[in-house]
Amino acid sequence: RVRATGHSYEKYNQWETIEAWTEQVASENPDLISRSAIGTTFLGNTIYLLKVGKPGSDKPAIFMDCGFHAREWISPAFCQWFVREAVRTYGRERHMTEFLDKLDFYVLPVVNIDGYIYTWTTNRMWRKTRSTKAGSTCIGTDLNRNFAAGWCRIGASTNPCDETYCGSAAESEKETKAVANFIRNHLSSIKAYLTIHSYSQMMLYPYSYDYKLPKNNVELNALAKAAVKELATLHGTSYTYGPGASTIYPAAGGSDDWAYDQGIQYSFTFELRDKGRYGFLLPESQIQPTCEETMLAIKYVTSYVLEH
Ligand code: ING
Ligand code: ZN
Repeated sequence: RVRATGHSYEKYNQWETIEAWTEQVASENPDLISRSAIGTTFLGNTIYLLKVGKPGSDKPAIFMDCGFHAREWISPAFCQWFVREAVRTYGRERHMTEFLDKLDFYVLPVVNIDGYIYTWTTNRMWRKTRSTKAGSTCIGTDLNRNFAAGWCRIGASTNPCDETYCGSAAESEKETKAVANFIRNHLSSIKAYLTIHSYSQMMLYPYSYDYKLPKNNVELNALAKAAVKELATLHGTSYTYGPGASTIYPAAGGSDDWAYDQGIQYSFTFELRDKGRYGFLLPESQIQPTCEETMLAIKYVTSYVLEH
């Protein structure tokens, strides 16, 4: 058992603390943030979504999620950091002010809440959800293999005991359904889909389920190149970038490929620090530098999306 502690942006926070933070940050910034629930997890935890932006009509939006994979703790830390930076710099910094005036960010702080809790209580290296399935004693589905994008064709497993188990069907998991339903219902406003993972220091775009290239591959390549160049200006952190299949590995059922095939032209998976020295166990001392540099890339993409 882990006890609830105070929230800190420079520390990894357990789920109860993040949940309380979502309520607090929304209630303290009612002019900029509203919180909603988009579903519940297998174990009954509430999946929260923060809408960050100045209220307005017909605003475009950028959807960003964190915590698909339980052990990638820097990912939820980044979503929290992003929301803090948004409210801290709105009205003070020209770019963030323009962003929040002109568009909304939908920020999903932790998708795989059940798995995240399990990494705090029982197994720090857990990746999947905590769902059970008939006919197997093994637990968990890989949410980033559970989307309807070449589902389970490559780089995924039909064996529930494997780390990349794709589930019994596309969108078999409640967490996948919650994300996919929300995005489907907001397709007319969502211009970009960003999903935050770790580790490897990569900025990936479609496709991962196939070696084919997206229609705007030239544009996505140039955008990724410029965004990672911007990221590196802060601490010199080097990122590679490219289509998922050839840059990291082929893997079907990922959320970025699915979002892209829904018509969202700007769809990226970020793999944050590091390149393997600490891997998933990135020290808390690296939360601030990692989040600050990642902000530069996210803001670069946001500026680009606003112009296009
Ligand atoms: N990496 C991703 C994974 O789910 C990925 C890589 C990106 C796969 C996009 C498919 C689509 O395996 C991590 N670290 O989770
Ligand atoms: Zn991941």
